[in-house]
Amino acid sequence: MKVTTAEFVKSAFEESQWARGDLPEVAFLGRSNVGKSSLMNSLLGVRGLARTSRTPGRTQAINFFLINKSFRFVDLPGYGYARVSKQVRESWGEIVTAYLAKRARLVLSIHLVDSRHDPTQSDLQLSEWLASNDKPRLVVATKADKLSRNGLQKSLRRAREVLGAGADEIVAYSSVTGMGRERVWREIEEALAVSQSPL
Ligand SMILES: Nc1nc2c(ncn2[C@@H]2O[C@H](COP(=O)(O)OP(=O)(O)OP(=O)(O)O)[C@@H](O)[C@H]2O)c(=O)[nH]1
Ligand SMILES: [Mg+2]
Repeated sequence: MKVTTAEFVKSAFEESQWARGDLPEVAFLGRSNVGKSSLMNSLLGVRGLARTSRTPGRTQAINFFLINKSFRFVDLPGYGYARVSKQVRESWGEIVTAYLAKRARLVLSIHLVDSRHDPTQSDLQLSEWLASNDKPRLVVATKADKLSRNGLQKSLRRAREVLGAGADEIVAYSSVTGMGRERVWREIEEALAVSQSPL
């Protein structure tokens, strides 16, 4: 995919603010600090378009980005940050499941897990929710540059076991080295193509 334009559209704090217009969307989901913003910036080749932070749990909004004037990247709030209140945790679930359930043109959910750790309970919940609601998904294991080649293989095996993902459903990614970039774009392109083909 050649990215010619990438624009921040808006941050939505409630449903009435979600981006309008009938465009396909690719959602980015995962626990807070897992590397969602970094992945988006790395895919788009733009530094700092999606804000990256060292203070996790800040972003409680849904952020919409318009790519090549033809589809959107959607940055969903991160889950599982221990220091947020119970109230914030519950609203997280509501915001995200409302978005996933209601968006008719959600063509792909990219679920990020940290390659250095076993998937968490929340990762498992999200994964099961996506599967039982028939949402096309791709699991991306982030921060792959922080592991040895062996460590990475082990971690991918483990994530597949826990999440019940097929062998080709988990992509190791590094937003530092660009590992996995081509592969993730290919999956996005395929999902967009499927959404455009007549039924
Ligand atoms: N080494 C390495 N560091 C990464 C990678 N991806 C993200 N990071 C770092 O991890 C931290 C969190 O990254 P973000 O992209 O802000 O994570 P996020 O999921 O958007 O976080 P929230 O929006 O706060 O939930 C930052 O310090 C990044 O520089 C990666 O592939 N490799
Ligand atoms: Mg972020």
